[in-house]
Amino acid sequence: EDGYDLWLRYRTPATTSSALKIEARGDTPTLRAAGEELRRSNFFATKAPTILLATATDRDVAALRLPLAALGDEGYRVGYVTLGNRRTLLVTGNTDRGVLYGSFALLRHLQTGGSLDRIDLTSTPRVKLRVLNHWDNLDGVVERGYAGASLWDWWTLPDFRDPRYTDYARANASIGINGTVLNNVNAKADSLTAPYIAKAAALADVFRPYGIKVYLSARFSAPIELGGLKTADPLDPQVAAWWKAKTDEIYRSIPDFGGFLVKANSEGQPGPRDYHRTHADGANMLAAAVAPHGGIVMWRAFVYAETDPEDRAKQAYTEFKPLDGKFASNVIVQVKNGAIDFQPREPFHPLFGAMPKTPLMIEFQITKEYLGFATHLAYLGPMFAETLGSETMQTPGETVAKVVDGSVEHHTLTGMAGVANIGRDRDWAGSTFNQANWYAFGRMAWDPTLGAAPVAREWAAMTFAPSPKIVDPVVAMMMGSREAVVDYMTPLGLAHVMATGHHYGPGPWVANLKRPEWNPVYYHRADKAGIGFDRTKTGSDAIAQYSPALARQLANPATTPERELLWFHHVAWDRRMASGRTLWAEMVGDYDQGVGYVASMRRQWDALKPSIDSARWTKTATYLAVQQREAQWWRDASLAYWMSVNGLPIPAGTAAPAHDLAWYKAQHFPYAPGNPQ
Ligand code: BDP
Repeated sequence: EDGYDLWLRYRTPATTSSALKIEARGDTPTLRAAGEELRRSNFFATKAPTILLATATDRDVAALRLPLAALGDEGYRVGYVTLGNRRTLLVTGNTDRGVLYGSFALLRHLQTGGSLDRIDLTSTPRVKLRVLNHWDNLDGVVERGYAGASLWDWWTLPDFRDPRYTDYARANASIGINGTVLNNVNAKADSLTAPYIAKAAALADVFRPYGIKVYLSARFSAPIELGGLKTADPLDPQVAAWWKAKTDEIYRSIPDFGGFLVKANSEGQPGPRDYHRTHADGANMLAAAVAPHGGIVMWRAFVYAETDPEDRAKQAYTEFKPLDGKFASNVIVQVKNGAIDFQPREPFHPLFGAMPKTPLMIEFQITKEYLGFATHLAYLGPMFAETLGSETMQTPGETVAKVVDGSVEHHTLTGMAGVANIGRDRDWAGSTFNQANWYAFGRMAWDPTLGAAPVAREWAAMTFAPSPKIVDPVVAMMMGSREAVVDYMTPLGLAHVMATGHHYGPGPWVANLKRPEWNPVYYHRADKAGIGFDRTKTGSDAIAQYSPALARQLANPATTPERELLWFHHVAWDRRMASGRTLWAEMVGDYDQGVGYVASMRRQWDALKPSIDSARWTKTATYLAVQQREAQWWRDASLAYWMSVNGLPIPAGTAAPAHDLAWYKAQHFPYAPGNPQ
């Protein structure tokens, strides 16, 4: 057991599957993949029903007159039917992709302890594009990746198709992921050259049977770098013609190419603003190139540095909101879950609900750049659910999920993107529990209303065993784990207090970086009187970017959720909190609670030792020990710094930091993984 099998462990009962009768109607690569997957499992050996894999157009299936139309082109229905007197387990959908998803749903049902006798599974994805974003560079380094080198061996592609690519596709298909952006948003134009198109095409061939489309991050200045043009101005006809020709070339190799993802005018990336054009001008020019082929453009709203220098959190809204209604119909704007940058907790991004005429896809970070890399155990399901469940208060009942799934504004182009945590490590994600974040992303992209706990239960049952003795404690550990990270890193709405570059350890004191908004002191604004970023009218007024009803609520610290207090307000250290404690005492309590949670996870994991295979148990136990040491470090370093600012003593009954502030400031990690060089 080295974690390679992920949640696709078909372990029980351990007999052969030779008795399994599977009949597939039609011989497409996708139906073959579905049959192979079912054959891998041993579930059917003992009772061996006849399983029929067939789409709705099959004559026998059509004769059953099942209500399949509503399944759309990816939904599935799995259940028993009688065909010519024979009880048959029918796995069906309107397309062979639906059948494939149904096969995985059937396996999930059995892996989680569902009975073979009663099966009635019907589901349709609520979100159309369920896409991984790989921040993989062509030299094999994964930006913000903590699971080894890139899975894509660009050097041996397109000739060598590592069997691992197929396993990657299986894992994604099993959770409904239907797209993958192969290269980093900080893109190199080389990805668009003929040799690299051929490499991407080889991957697309492997993924196609699994319903996964390939996309590429496009470097906006590619017409200059590859085409020798003098400009990349999106309104220049030569530039548009270059992109059109390039796009046609890609589609000749990858007929179902998904389209482009673009990071423009952000963190040094080129973009339309370099030519005094808008993001819509840039996106629409690319959209015109892919439109004849049915492709789309995912245009990121992660921009800062151009407008609103006084508050980075406002910039995406300031720049994109005026463009609502100006994007071509095959453009979807990709918005991070929060307005700053994948912090352990951020309020939902104010663009959700604010651009009704524009499809918005949400971008989560599955890789834990700001939550302890691969080492710390932090199940992100609750974070995804928290953002998706946030009420925008734009229209009654409107949540971020309903904006994302298109139901509020009746968009059909909808999507969810997750920055992948996958690398070449044997266990794919750097730790067993990180696999849960990949899993949860896929499942919640399929259905944002699933809920973090049910998804964790599925994952735990499939990854370990479907016994409540294992699932209950594992899920209990997982469910509070992200909140623990918030507590020991960024309690009460703090954000961006990590040290420079690597983003791993604490650095709330950092104040020497070139741009103001790169410095933690810019975000927490701690001084003798208080702490927090005033985003009300007396400050940056970022709250005005939310709906009037929500803005009213956030204008007052008393009606702002305490967990977001310091995100929106600068408050006094002695402010009374709901608990009756002062803010300072509350903060210290939160840090301690976070550290304490890690200690409790270690105890729970210790108790599971007899039930879990030793390799996976030992690695997790070791990482939990690291996490405890580092949670303590985060707490102590942060407190040492806050005390140097507020001059307050440590509240009675709590431990003083182990070292003085100078010691914490002296810690450096020049070779931390994932850091762009
Ligand atoms: C930040 C990462 C940086 C990414 C950027 C992005 O530190 O490496 O390039 O996000 O999303 O969080 O473009």
